[in-house]
Amino acid sequence: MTTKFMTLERFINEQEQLHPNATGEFSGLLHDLSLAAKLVWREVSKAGLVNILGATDRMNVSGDVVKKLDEFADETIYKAMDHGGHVCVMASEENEDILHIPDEYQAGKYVLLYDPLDGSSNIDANITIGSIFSVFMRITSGGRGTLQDCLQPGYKQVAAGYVIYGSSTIFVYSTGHGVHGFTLDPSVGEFLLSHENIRIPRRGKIYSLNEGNFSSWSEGMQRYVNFLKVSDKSSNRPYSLRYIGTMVGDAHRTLLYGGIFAYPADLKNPQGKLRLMYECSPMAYIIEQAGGRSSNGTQSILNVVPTSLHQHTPVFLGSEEDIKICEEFLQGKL
Ligand code: AFP
Repeated sequence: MTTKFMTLERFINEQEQLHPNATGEFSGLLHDLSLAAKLVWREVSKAGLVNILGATDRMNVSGDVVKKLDEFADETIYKAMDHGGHVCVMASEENEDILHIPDEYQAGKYVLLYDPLDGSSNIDANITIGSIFSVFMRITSGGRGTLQDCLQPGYKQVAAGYVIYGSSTIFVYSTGHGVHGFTLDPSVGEFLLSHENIRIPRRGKIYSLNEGNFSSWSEGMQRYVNFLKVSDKSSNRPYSLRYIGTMVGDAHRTLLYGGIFAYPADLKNPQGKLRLMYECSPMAYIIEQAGGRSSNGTQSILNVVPTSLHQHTPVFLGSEEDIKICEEFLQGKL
């Protein structure tokens, strides 16, 4: 039984007090992100109603043009973040180039990268989708931020997190002091602390990947997945397969239950399919903060030095022991 209600806002403020030199800028950024999450949630929860409410030809009842949800989420997050004075530059999975802060607003010392709506091809089937964010401290001094500020390796993140719009809406984030989850109570419009200091199990029994790609994986990857299916009581095999096709949902389940989420390289996507900066790096930060492990097959995702905004990477996230075994198969040691 909960002894006190801890809202996300209050939690952020209390965390700030642990840092006597904090200016409040970082807390302000997190507050803006939580507002962005609620605005996106409000629209996501109406997905599918547009047609019932009389929309015709992408126009809603008030005559406004109805935007695709991923475009809506992209603009909403940008607009919630552009004028707080906390961010100097942003980049989004939906946009080719970096996003500048409008001239009339002050530029801050943080850099925000985000995937506004991950899993958007699942929207029409009412399946879990989410938003992912990654925050860095700027490395250029003065002026408005540049591409250089955005292209930083994951270990330099000062915060990362995601919002899942599922059976409930959950905001999960870390600033390097544990991973915490807050569930939205829509009746009061507040995120309430529901998952304090999440720790991923050291080993799980679920694997999560698109096994339809089996024939175009490396031999090591194929052997690893076959290994997971062999019966062995002492290591809880065979593992169960769970795959939604929304990375943020599959990774969230992996965070809570353990096991492995992977999108390996294949013949069609030799560099992997998922994006380093918007999907893999922030989720790797969360998983590692919770005591898990991330890998691109040879090193932690957090050590990969990015060379372009939209680059892809093979990704393996999950329980420490599961990822280690997977790496050994990939490297031909098993
Ligand atoms: P969409 O946003 O286009 O639905 O893509 C989702 C995604 O980037 C990621 O969230 C999933 O893990 C992955 O793609 C699913 O890819 P496959 O359909 O190839 O399994």
